[in-house]
Amino acid sequence: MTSSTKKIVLSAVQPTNSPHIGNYLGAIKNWVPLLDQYQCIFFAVDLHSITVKQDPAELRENTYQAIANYIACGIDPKKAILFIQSQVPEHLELAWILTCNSSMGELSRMTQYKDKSQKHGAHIPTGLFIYPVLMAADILLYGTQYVPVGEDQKQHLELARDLAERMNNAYGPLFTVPDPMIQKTGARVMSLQDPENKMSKSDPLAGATVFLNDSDKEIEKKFKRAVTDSGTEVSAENQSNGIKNLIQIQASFLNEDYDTVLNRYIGKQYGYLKIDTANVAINAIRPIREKTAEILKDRDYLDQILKAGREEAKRRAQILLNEVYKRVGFVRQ
Ligand code: AQP
Repeated sequence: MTSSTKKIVLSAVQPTNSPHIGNYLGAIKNWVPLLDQYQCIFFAVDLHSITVKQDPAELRENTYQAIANYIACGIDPKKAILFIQSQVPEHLELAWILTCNSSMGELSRMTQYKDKSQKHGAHIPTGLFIYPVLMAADILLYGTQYVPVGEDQKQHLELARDLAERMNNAYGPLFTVPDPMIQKTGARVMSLQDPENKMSKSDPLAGATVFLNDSDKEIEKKFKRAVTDSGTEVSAENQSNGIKNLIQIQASFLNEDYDTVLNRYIGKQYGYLKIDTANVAINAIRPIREKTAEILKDRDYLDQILKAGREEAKRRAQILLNEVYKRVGFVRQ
């Protein structure tokens, strides 16, 4: 199959901090096996990041780090289009058209908006509300067929599908209706300190999040202190959320299924599960951390990759956006 006939796979991470093992197991790790079969488009969504306050210098550094992380995790820049979202402003142009075709009602129902807006009292940033429309634009702009994401993004993807169908009905066929690609294990990695909630980059709880740039010692410490329950031994019948999370993390790093890992620990003290899971994570993260640091030292190399990615993304985006503008009735000269 030539690159022009391959179906499009697209995904992204917000450069709000270093990516964590949830971002890796739920998203980035699953991108690698798709590189040959699909035309893959992966980028750093810096426009999404500023829906909550960011330190400008940190945002710039985290954006480079996100792209370096992709490469260190096995995304070959010769096989995928890699770029930074704000360098392709066509995303914002399509987002405006989609905003005018979405409703306050459907955006108010987004659970991520409900969760994140709670942290802002009376001053909820408007961007937080509009975020899913920009995400729909990111996806629809490239005729994307598949979007590999963690489970938390399922509802946003539904909105992208609805908007694609709505626009196609109103203006004739324009957009491919995208499908989510969600893994069985790793799709929802939970906080190590509060396993009722998903692991998150911006979680202020110490030890809750394992980042891809954590040292071996930090990783070990976080897993050793992971919240479990008042029991002492892993039971075959039922496991608390904290225990389930550790089993799932280990299974996902090792590409095993949940029961295979569970069976290794039945009747054993929780400590064994914690230490083994820490070691599995350390062995997987160490090479990613070291490779990322090496790539980050060579900004010229990263800039070259980003320039080529940006140009190709723009070329593709402009074709579709031009058609959208014509269909909605804008004068094109
Ligand atoms: N805990 C998670 N488990 C599995 N997958 C996850 N993803 C995020 N958290 C988990 C997936 O990672 C990809 C990139 O996510 P994102 O950076 O766009 O933003 P997010 O979902 O808002 O992630 P965070 O870590 O919670 O960021 P902050 O704290 O900045 O809001 C997506 O595919 C997502 O599904």
